[in-house]
Amino acid sequence: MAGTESKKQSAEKKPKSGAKPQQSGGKKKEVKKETGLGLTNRKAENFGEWYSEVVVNGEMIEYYDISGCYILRPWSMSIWEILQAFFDPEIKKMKIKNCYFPVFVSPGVLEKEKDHVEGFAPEVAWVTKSGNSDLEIPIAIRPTSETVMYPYYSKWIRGHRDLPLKLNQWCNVVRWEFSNPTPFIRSREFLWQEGHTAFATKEEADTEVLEILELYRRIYEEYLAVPVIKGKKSELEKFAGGLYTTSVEAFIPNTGRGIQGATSHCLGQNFAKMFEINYENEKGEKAMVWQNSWAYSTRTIGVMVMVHGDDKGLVLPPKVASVQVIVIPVPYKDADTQGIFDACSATVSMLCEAGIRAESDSRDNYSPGWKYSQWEMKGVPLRIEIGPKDLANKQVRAVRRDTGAKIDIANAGLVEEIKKLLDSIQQNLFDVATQKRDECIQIIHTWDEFVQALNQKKMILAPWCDEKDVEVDVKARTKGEMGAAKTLCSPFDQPELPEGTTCFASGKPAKKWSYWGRSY
Ligand code: 87F
Repeated sequence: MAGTESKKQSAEKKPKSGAKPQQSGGKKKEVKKETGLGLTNRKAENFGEWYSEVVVNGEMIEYYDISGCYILRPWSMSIWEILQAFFDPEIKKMKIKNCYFPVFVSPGVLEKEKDHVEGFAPEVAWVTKSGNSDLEIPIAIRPTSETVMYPYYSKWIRGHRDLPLKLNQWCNVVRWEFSNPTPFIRSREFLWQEGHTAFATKEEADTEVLEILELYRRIYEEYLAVPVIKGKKSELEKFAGGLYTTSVEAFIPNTGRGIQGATSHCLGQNFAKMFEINYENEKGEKAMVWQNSWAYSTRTIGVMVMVHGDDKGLVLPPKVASVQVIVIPVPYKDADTQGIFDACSATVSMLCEAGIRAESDSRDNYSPGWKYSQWEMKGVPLRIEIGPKDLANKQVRAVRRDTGAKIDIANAGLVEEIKKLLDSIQQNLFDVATQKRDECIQIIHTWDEFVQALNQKKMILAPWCDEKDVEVDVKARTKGEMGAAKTLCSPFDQPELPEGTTCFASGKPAKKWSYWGRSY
């Protein structure tokens, strides 16, 4: 085991630490060509290295001395908090309550759930010692909380009046993965929310699955400006412990890989059977609950970085940026420096009062040009520059991070213009991402077309017979260095399937359209 571990560690891409800021030596002259701040890897040429570099230099992540574990710095934690500030009130409207269960799992309950845990067992981390002495019974660290929570659901649910029981917790989980750790995307510890609900009827459970999935769609599309596809997982790809799994699926054009954005499962009555979650219904009969579970994690942030980032660094959608507008004084040599600094402060105050997250960068040890690069690296959506000319003309210069467009805005009406610009940036990021994603979608009908599209890094929409063995077979036939192809989901939004359409892989009658591709 130790051997595997060290091998994996050395395979991890650790970028060289971010370039140190270049001091301008107190010179007030704007320096045009700045060096030392940029990325050394390009997104289109060396995606994996680019990603590692951008999350570190953009100050989202610091690498940690345990492989697969990362420090979430304030710049990324603030995004997580903004997503939380959206999701948490939404689920409270649905009468879901927050709770907190322990991080430790006793081996007994894990054993109880053996069937579904079996495949995951190698990823479960265990505490075996305290100090120098071995624990009498080792204790697992939660990889997910079904086994932690459901014994108590069994205790708390007695009669029909105890239903529905709808709980959520915001927590960390640990999965000791061995394949290619990637910040946010695949880490050994990550943050998520996990919702676990129990109902008297399947109908109520079915409804909630979709309500939660819609919130996940909104996180991606309205906040992170990342287009996703809602759909149902195949039998092979669903959560084995459940009845069916729905998901939102994103796509990373640069790698040609799909990525599961979040999942909302209907567990049916499988766990109710295992954990004896029974109650007495209105007729006085013994009945079993119907359960759901659902989660989104800090992976959301990684998907956003991969989709929007560019060769200058991060590109943050305004709705999740903790700094939406950075105001930078541009004090030329003989200019009214104090006047410029005052104008910057006044602009920040005005914007903040209007609810815009604005800050000024008045550090006197960096040149304006260096600051531009640094805030571009950090992905701030809008930069405002104020120089002598702007001061004289009672205006500011705004520069968009997404397009680089420069716009002079009169001080009168500044707030309204900035609000419009931020909305426009949010929309443009979504539109550009959707267009790029859509360019990668390929509809195919035959195996040859499938293989060709896969080699072109496409997300493939194909008519499928929906048989498990056929998916197993497709996986086997596409196995290689790049990883096998699998189903991403069967979209709820189904194109027409004409009579007589056959499955691209088996030639049997097609039952549905499904998205296929390589994935994370
Ligand atoms: C790793 C180790 C042990 C995933 C694991 O998706 C168990 C598991 O059960 C495991 N990795 N899973 C599936 C998690 C299913 C489900 N849990 C609640 C969710 C949403 C939140």
